[in-house]
Amino acid sequence: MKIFMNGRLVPEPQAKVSVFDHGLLYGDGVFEGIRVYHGRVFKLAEHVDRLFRSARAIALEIPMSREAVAEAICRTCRANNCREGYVRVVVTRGKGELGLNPFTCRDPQIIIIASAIQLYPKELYEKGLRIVTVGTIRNHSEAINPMIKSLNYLNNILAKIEAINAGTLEAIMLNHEGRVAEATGDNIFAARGRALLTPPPSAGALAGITRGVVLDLARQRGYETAEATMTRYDLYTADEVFLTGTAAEIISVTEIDKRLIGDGKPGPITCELREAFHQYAAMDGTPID
Ligand code: PXG
Repeated sequence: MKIFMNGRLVPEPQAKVSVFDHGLLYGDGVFEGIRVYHGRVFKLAEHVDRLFRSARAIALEIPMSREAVAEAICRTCRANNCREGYVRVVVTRGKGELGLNPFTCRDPQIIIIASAIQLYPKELYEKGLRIVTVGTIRNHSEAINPMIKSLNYLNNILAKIEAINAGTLEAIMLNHEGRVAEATGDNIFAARGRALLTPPPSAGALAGITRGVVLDLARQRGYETAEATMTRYDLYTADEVFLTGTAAEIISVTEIDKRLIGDGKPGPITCELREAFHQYAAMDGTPID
């Protein structure tokens, strides 16, 4: 496997960062996770834009243009013949002195990995996920703003640990006011009649790219869509609940905190949107060559 590092493609064993990199020492950096479908990078410009917004928010200057990062992503896919897969773009603060001060770091590391993706097991797409709400709350927006895809995901990892300890695969995270924010690496939607609701970024949701695509596809199909502040009650009593994300795509949630959602089977709206998403993903995207 060839890894893109700072302008060069290097064999994986040589792709290394310093133990003094603040990405390792402090989780100081940003990342993106991107899908490749049929030799095309899905929503490339949107992911690159979000990467640059995340970097701007943490005062990290990426020493490449947006166009150069986009081209480097395609180049890394070509070098690895990655036509169906998953691309991880990581920008670390770079090597610096021990101590928090990021201004001792002069050499941000840009790393691109083009590999495969670990999806939820196939049968869960047919049966739906059982999930739980957990005690670890989503980052407060005045701490690490949830819009930033930073290398510091401990908040979400703690929630994931709680979910796994409870015998499930995924967690619903609430915000500091007890409102529904999102799952640990996915956004959440609830369907009620012909209305599709999802928490706003102000409630602690990442402005997910899959979330945006699903909102568009739903509107095109005549569903009402809205960003809405939700409580657990709203999820328990919804007709359908599903999660969206680059890794998961769209997956039905059929049980939350031991309450069946709807009749406990993936609902028709979720299935329709899943189908629409696959059709759209097969056609859209930036060719890697
Ligand atoms: N919320 C959070 C906290 C995320 O990290 C999403 C929602 C969904 O956003 P997108 O833009 O993907 O629809 C994410 C995305 C990984 C990985 O390797 C993480 C994400 C995406 C892909 C891979 O852990 N997070």
